[in-house]
Amino acid sequence: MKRVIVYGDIHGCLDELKALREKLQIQKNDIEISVGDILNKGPYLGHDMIRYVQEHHISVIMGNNEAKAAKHYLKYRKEGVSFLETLRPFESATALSLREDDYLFLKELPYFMKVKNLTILHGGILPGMELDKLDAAGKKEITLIRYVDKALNPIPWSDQKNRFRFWSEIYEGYEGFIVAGHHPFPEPKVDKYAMDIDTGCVYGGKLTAAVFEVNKNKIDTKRVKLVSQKAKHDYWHEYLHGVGNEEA
Ligand SMILES: [Mn+2]
Repeated sequence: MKRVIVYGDIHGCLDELKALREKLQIQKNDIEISVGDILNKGPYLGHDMIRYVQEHHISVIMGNNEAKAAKHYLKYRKEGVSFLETLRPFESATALSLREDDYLFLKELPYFMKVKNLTILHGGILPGMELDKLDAAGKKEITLIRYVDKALNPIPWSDQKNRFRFWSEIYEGYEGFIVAGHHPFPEPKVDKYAMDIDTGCVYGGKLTAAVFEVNKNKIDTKRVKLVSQKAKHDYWHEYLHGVGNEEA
């Protein structure tokens, strides 16, 4: 039986990823895909995370943190260490850890991936968006979408009072069943045509995998298994405590 296994936001939580893969008893013919945000905020450096996914043939979708890390690396190479001083400590640690081939890896990541009737992307999509026709701004947007307001416009994390719906509640399935991450929930958020499996591992939650079985060349998304590995620490708040009073 062939499986498609999708991981939520990992954010440097390599110990939990290893434990989760052990729990899943990963087989050679499994297809493993990360929704993106494998790096930043957590205990393992960007370079280590990239090396691990490459060695274990885990595909990665572009997350907002991969896009940001690539941008930071490029600026650091052009402007030198003075640029690093403008970054938050975890961001400069990521930039410093990267090598040229890591940068090339990050820069070339796909913004979405389709496997049978499944679509994997980092954030979300909004009514009318077509994945095959996205321009650069649209590609960036699908890494960032969370909630929308009453006019169905996307709003940032910080705008809690105008939250009307989460994107997956209004998505009607025309791009397949979407598995995404980006916005952490205590439990996977499962809607009719999409799910968000970011369960905030780096914030002391858990790392979740959505496990699909390929049957007669099709995936029955209703028979998905959600398997999680509890975080060993609340890494992010330990980091914030360590660097002083920086805001999350
Ligand atoms: Mn994200």
